[in-house]
Amino acid sequence: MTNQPKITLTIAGNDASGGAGIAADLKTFAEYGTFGIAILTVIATMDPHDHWKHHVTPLSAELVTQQLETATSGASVDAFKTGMLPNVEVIQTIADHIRTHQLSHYVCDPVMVCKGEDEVLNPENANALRDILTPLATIVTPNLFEAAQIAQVSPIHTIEEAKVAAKIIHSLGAENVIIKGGTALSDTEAIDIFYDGHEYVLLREPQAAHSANHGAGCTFAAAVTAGLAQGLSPLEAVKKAKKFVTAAIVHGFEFNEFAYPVFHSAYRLFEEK
Ligand code: PXL
Repeated sequence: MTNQPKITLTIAGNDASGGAGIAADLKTFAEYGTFGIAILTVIATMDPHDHWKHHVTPLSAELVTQQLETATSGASVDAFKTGMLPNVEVIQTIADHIRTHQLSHYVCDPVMVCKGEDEVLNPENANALRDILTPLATIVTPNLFEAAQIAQVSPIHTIEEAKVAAKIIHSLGAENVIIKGGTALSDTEAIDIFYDGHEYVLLREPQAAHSANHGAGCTFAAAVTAGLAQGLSPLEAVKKAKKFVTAAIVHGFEFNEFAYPVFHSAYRLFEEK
């Protein structure tokens, strides 16, 4: 058959406001020209009557397994990612499936908390993400908070501290690490720190003038996944993903009075030559 597209898979939650989770992932997969598949793990809803408070409803491990069987039986997945995962049972189920089906090109986005929320999803999850999924990852994509949790270090405020955390996360078994520094490591730039066990590479883009960045982390990880599916090296994939997500942030918008998502189509519409 001609025109066989690359197949990209996300195992993540639905954000009913459309900026993050599987909505971000599928839109990004499509923008890259890959064939996206979503396996749903949780449904995240936000309460407009209670300051947009997040509620997370998990799906059962059994239902996650059934979706995994559907998506991976016979089909060859070129790359996949995980996002919001509800509990240790689901995390273990996914790890078992990765091993038995020998899935490769795995982007682990260790989602622990949503922007604007200060409660960690489920404290046991942080340990399970570190011990069970991180060692299987082609690349792990934590933000500063998640990196500190996985590396078990104090809160990260500097590039040097991020480098130390990246090295620890690599030593846990992840082949590559990219720590998303966001706007916290510089006054003018958004800096990410990449580490592959040999060298550190800093990715820098000017900070956007506004903070319409809901879903940026999911979008970045999905872009890395699609890049890996298309044969890019991890470093090439993160560099391209950084351009992609920067455009999405620059063209982010006000969805309602609470939610300011990135715009996943922005790179194609406004940046691509
Ligand atoms: O941005 C983290 C995140 C990931 N996945 C889902 C979410 C959120 C934040 O709202 O809802 C489903």
